[in-house]
Amino acid sequence: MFNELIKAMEKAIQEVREWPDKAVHIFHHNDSDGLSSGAILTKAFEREGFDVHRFCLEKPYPEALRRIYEQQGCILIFADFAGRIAPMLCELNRGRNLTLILDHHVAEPSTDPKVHNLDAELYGLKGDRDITASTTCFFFARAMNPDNRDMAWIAALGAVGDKFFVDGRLVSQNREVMMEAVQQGMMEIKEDKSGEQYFLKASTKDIPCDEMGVYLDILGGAGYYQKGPDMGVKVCLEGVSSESDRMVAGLEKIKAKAFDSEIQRLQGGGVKKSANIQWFHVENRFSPMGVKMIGLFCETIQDTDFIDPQRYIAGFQVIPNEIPGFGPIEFNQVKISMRVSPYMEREIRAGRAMGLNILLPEATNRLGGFSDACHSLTAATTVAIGKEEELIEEMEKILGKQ
Ligand SMILES: [Mn+2]
Repeated sequence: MFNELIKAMEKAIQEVREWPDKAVHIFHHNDSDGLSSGAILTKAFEREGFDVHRFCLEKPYPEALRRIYEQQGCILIFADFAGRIAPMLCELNRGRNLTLILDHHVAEPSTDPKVHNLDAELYGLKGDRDITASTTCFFFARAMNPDNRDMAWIAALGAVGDKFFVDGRLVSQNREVMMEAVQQGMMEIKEDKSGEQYFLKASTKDIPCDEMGVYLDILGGAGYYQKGPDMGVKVCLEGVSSESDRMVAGLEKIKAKAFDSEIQRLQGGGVKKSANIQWFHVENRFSPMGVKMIGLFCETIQDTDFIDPQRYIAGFQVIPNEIPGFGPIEFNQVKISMRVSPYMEREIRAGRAMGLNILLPEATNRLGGFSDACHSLTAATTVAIGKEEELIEEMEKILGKQ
């Protein structure tokens, strides 16, 4: 099955080489896996002499995709997202651009021969166990040029960052890239009772990979609107520097301040309640941080005393009308992130409460919103500004009908 994926990659690479345009547009996610993916692809295409235009997206919003597909005759590459919305990309593309998707999320097959969906899920691999986007990008880069083997450590970093372990260990393709990085002297594995700990061999000291994952997530998430992703990609290619350390420290400070003041507001009665849901709105108060922060904030408070353990938790954050590198873009939308308390987690796992992956996308669809990745215990979607209360009401209707 994996061989089939490599064959499909080789076919796509052949088409890339034959394509008249010698520039590539790379769109990648902003977490540690997405940043590692962006770094691997950037270096790999630069090595082949391509002009690389790299853009970091928090989500593949339809508004952004429409803007991207106004172009024609381009090579467009999506990394760490878009596997599931391949049919939508095909409809936007209509044979006009050469599109490659390098993802590991649940996927739908392509319907346009010019859109190559190289999502490992379509080739029998489990994206939440065997292979991350960074590992997928690594195998793609290596198929393009064996010299790209030297980026195994970047792929391994992304694999640890996405946190898919079996008994505390990376498995399958993710393990293969880690082992290659170990052989190259870039990584070290230490066994402990919970499994394996992975260390990046830096010039000064060994850095635990899980700490690097958090470091990259801060750059990409909290620093999204302040060139954090550029720094994250730089760190993936060149390692940490005093400059990146300073940026991360500054972002940590911004985050701590915003979170603390929001917690105070919620403790002072800022949480609204309906029958089964408790919710709040941070408006623009997390600015200039990215909208990943609302999910992180919900996680921070999900087990605190001002949160009712028996109700779902929902937080809203306004999405800025801008994508770095794109300029202004009219979203006029809010992001909703949902999480649950440890009590609700048990209820959902036991099948006594509805999972967020059913509840939220269903209500979002009814309001014409956009659903991307929703899981049973964590979920996020977007709806038009002003529809927040309606969305809560729709969810209550769905829960009431159970
Ligand atoms: Mn990923």
